[in-house]
Amino acid sequence: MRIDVISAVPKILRSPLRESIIKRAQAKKLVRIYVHDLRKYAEGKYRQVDDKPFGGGGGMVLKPEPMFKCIEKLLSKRKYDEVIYLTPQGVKLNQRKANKLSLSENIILICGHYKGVDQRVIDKFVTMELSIGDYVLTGGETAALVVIDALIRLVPGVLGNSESALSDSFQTESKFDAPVYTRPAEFEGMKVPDVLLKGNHKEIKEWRHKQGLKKYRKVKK
Ligand code: 6GU
Repeated sequence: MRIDVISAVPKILRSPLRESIIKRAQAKKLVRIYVHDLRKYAEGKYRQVDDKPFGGGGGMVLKPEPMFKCIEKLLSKRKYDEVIYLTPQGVKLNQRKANKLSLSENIILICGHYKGVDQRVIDKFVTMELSIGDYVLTGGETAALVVIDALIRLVPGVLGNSESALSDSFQTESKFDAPVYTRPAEFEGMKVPDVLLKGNHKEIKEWRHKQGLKKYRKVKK
């Protein structure tokens, strides 16, 4: 999978993409993530990427020209499955959508900032408007990181067998993972449940399933 992220504030994206599992996935060439600095596509002495909204009102709007230039360049090189604009007004991301999107060959993620992006960018290129939840962020960058994380962990080979995405919460019927423990078996008077220490795999499986259901019912009440 190849992901192209377009941002006016690329620094927000760069360092999180260089850590841990996302870093490993790129090193293994399982995913390629390219961050495009919108400013590089802007003209003039100040390489201005945003401007005041027509009709007044507060905030700034990302100008169409740099976005068009950047997106058109990408589209001229390869076919994209989706051109996604991250916005709190989009359809909400869930595990089902993440599963589907993780099968994509190439996607573009457009990060808005300030008041958002000029509508003509959306009208011309965007195939999906995506939100990560019902709250407002300062920009699409942190949302893009959430989307990238949710997608790449589903790409075969990114997670090891033991961490496999197929067994995690939301993919399984029990919806939520059971609580997990590691050593020590007793810590500050708090004990790890006996069933996990005894090594009966059938019992452990049943216990985990039940605990997952219990947690799901509690949270979703
Ligand atoms: Cl995708 N962008 C912004 N700016 N805020 C959000 C969001 C996205 N999803 C939820 N809130």
